Amino acid sequence: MIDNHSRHSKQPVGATHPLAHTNGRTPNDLRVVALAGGVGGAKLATGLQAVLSPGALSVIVNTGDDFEHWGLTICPDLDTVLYNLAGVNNPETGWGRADETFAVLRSMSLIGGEDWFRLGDADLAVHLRRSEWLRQGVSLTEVTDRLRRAFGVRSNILPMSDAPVRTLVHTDEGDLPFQHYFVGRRCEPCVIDISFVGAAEADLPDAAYTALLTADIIVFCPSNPYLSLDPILSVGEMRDLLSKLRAPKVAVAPIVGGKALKGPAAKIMREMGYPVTPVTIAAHFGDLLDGFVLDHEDEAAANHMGVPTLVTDTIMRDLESKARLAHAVLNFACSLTQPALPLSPHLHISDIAT
Ligand code: FO1
Repeated sequence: MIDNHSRHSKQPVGATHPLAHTNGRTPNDLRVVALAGGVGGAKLATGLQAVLSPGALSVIVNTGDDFEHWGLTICPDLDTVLYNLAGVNNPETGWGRADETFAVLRSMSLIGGEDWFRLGDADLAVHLRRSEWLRQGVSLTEVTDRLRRAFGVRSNILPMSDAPVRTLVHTDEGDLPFQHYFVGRRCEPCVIDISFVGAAEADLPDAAYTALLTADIIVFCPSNPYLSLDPILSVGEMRDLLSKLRAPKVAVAPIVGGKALKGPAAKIMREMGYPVTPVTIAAHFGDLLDGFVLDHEDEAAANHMGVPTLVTDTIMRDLESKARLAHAVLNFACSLTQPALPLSPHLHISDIAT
């Protein structure tokens, strides 16, 4: 049942929507929202999709990395989540398509076009189709849903905003648009601050809003907190909404043993003067979180997280480890308000829906 609270009500939302934490319920009965950036978020989303019922997972995805390139609108994190959930991602990079070719990129380079951002041929079809629909006035939420259906993905993939939001990285070399910092400059400049242009004025799209309102559990994926999750939290009323929701909100550490699972999170933390530990990340999200999931390697931090903490194996190598972590995260989230779900602690690959 959807809680019909006004979007602008100051009352706690989700109050009339009981959490599915009664004995006998399984992950199959849960509705889950995952907040995700690119590769790390897409991996956990893949695990969540594997253990949840079809349609029960909604992934709200960062669009701060989006940019205009070759006259097209490129949405790297939406595509990374789409390709991972469809099982067509490049397993080495985590982004882009498996078995990709780069004939267009080579031709573009030969005629003097920009070639620093490696758009593959199959990937390019998605950017062409998306840009065509956007030019026709179709919202990014609807465009993304059309692509999801075309790829046969059964989870909802929801942009954090239909209006453009652009991450701007303030560095010792000046302000850089996100992809120019990330790909163009390989994250080399020292980060001073990060801002999300257009986020405050943007509205959370209705589809993302409704998914949050009806969620039993909200998962902060192991994405970069500063570059991937902060843009989502900066959209319009998002923080305020999250703070009112009764669904348990659980974050999975993107930092293990002082290193980022992927990308520049640890480097940025050092540059901004923060200790590179999950404690910093729990403090960064503060009151928004009800629980935190740490890797065994960081067990010593468990008593310093400020919220109930689960220590488990968070490294996701294959579908089985993604699903195992997803299962552990859901069980932990359930335990925060009710007795743990009566589930086997060990999930076998044969139990995983694909
Ligand atoms: N990342 C790179 O490091 N180099 C690239 O050339 C590159 C191309 C690319 C093309 C399509 C796409 O969807 C993603 C792509 N990425 C590339 C990844 C992307 O820049 C980042 O992973 C995300 O924006 C950060 O989450």
